[in-house]
Amino acid sequence: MTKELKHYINGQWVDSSNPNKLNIINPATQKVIARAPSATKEETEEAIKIAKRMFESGIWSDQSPVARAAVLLQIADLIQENLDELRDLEVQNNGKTKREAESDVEEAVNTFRYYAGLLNMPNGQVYETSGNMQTLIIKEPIGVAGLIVPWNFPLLMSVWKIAPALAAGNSILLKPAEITPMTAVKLFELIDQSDLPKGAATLIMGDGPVVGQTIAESVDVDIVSFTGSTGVGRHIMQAAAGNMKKVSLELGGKSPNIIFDDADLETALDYSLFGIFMGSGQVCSSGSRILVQEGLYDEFVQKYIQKAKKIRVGPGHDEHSQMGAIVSEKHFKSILNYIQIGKEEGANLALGGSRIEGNGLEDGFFIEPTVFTDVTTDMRIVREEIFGPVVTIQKFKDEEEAIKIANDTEYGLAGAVFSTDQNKALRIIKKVRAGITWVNAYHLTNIQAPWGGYKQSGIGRSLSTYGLDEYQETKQININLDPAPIRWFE
Ligand code: TAP
Repeated sequence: MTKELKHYINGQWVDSSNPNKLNIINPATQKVIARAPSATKEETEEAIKIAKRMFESGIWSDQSPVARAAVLLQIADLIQENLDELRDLEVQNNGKTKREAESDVEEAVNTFRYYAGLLNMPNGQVYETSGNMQTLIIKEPIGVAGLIVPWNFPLLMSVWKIAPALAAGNSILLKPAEITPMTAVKLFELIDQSDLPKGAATLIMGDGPVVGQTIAESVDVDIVSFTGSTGVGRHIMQAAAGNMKKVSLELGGKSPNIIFDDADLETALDYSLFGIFMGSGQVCSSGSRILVQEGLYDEFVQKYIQKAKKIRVGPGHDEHSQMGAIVSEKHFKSILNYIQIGKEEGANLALGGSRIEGNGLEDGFFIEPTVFTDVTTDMRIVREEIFGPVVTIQKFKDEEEAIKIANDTEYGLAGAVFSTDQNKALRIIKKVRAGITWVNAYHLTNIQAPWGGYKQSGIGRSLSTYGLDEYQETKQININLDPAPIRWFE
């Protein structure tokens, strides 16, 4: 039977007054796996009011860091115990492979544990200042945190926000992407089993322009933390201006992956495949623009295509699949449209470019690993985020040209350099205007490091201590140790 999903508000599973429900689809088969509610503006406003009341009651925000850490560890353990179910739900709903989904769930566990650990660290400063004054710098929760996430890492992107926001003592309100609510619902079932006070965490599903917009513009929301496209991010900033709420934005990318003649070719090839085809290219930090120095270009392209051809595309639940389905029909059509644009712009379609059919794959949204060569920087396929298994390979002459092409983008999320000359690699990577970078690697990162972009790839950072800061206010308390009149006017 198709599962009927419900909102989780004030510690209760509740239906929406809106009778219109959204069919949740498995993109590998197009089968309906659940029906999700779509909250109205009024329901969203009511849920925000409850979150605000909960925050003001102090039931969570006043708990000691040690007590909050214990709850985060409990949630981590519950996720760990339910790893298989969460993995399979993510595969079913998002289309990614089992291996990818399992790694997401493991990272979700680690993220909760990391922020529980941070809560046991000193958090604040004390300054001796002039005379008999002493200043304390303390951190406090912001209030109600509205969390809006995309569909590409439904569980992990939710956890990257929920764990630090709860750690900081906020009340949270999560809006998952409309089409991928399955792991968020399961996560809230687990949160419900934990000792988190009821009402401190709210899950509300629905349409971005209704639910997301209401969260972004509400005067009762104190921070909106958004991960998604740059276009919607811009809109969120405008909506947030009403009450000057804090805005944290993790947005899109068009990241350069620069390969020099002296690179270790096998390493560069391997990471450059991983850099774009992991997650079917639906990853914000994907290395979607490969730049190769002219001496290595022909050999690199030829070997890259040979290897990309061998990637096994198929349903995520099949252990043999190395690359899964595209998340939805709408996004699938958008990627195919970009491939058509690339052909019309005169780029050379060196590999792929089509829907995959046969062996039952015609029931799902599968696209071949696609490689364009002979591209120029003015082409739309080089400038715009395609967010699919489509990569462009471009030639450069020297260091100066590599940097110029790499930075010729409105985005600044990620970038990589491959070279056996460590001095050169460091020289170049420091010039790449991006927040997440690699030398002789791609995609590998860790929770201890801040994640976020330069330029139009966002504002603020997730993960690490920076990620906790996003959800905290900073207060100075100045204490007069020798209270006596200041006599300014005498
Ligand atoms: P978006 O279309 O921007 O949607 C993201 C979220 O915003 C969804 O929950 C969406 O709801 C909601 N939304 C849509 N319109 C809204 C509005 N007017 N007001 C408030 N919320 C609104 O992105 P997507 O297509 O889901 O995800 C892909 C994008 O996310 C890519 O650009 C990718 O680069 C970026 N991304 C960035 C990162 C980081 S860490 N930088 C990580 C992952 C993804 P609906 O689902 O109902 O439309």
